[in-house]
Amino acid sequence: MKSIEAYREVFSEYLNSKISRKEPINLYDPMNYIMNLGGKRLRPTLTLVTADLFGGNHRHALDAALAVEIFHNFSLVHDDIMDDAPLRRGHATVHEKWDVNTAILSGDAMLILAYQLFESYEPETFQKLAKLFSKTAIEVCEGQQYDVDFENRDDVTIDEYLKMITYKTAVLLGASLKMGAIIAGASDREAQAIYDFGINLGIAFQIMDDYLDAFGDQASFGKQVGGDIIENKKTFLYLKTLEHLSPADAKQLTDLYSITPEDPEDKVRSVKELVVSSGAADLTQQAIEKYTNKALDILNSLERSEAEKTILKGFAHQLMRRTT
Ligand code: DMA
Ligand code: MG
Ligand code: MG
Ligand code: MG
Repeated sequence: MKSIEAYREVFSEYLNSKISRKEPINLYDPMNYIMNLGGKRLRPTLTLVTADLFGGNHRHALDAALAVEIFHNFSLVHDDIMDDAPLRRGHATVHEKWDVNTAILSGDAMLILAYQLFESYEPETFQKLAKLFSKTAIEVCEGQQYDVDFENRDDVTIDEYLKMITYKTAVLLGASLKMGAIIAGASDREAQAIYDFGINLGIAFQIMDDYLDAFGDQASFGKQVGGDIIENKKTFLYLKTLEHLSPADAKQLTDLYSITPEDPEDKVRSVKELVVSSGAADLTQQAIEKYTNKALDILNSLERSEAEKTILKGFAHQLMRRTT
């Protein structure tokens, strides 16, 4: 033995002879899989439209738009593990197709990759984007934690629910829009207003998502319809139902929600019957309209070109009528 290098070489040879060389899973495989299954591409589009709205060039916002879409897909990969979801975008979820560990790792890798995309911006913009991004990432995780905690609680209030969905869903819509504003050099006041527009739009979006999870068409929704009911999710639909049932029916509903059902389909059917009889489905539609209108009021207050505002308005109306 002559040198450290030589020792290292001997060790490496030994190691190589011992370890079995299985084909590793490329972390980009699950990433490409989920990203290429489509989706609405709502969040990146919001970033691009907003960059134009505030007088920037949407092309300059492409890296940030990609970052929010990758971030969104990261959160879906992790979300599907947490929700035990079999289907996403009409196909097997990442943890079903590979395994839970791979899904966690590739989700984490996506989060880091999304961060790296901000490096293409000059330092001042980079700093603003990265700060907003990390704040959003923490909030999304916090919202997801509330979502899981609420599965085991039967005293969740509408205010708690609204806080939960603001964190798990709405902040990313707000951030997607605000990033476009930052890149275009909008004032802090305008950037905040477009963020608030996104928060209200995001709240409407998640209440609609909850609604479609019970009453949507699985083929266009691309996710397992009834999944929230099976997993005891405290959705707007559920909380409103509980509020409007007679004490006896409310007890039946909480009982249905407190046990793991032998027959999940049967649980979904019974819960949906109670939802319909309580009138909560209509109240949920009204809430979606209320938050969409709040979003539109904020957008209207912006002193910006009517033409660009029309695109965002169209988006808001489209989301209210969506089936996916
Ligand atoms: C979505 O909540 C929240 C995040 C952060 C992905 P969800 O579980 O209702 O979403 P989905 O219906 O898409 O699974
Ligand atoms: Mg989910
Ligand atoms: Mg979830
Ligand atoms: Mg959902």
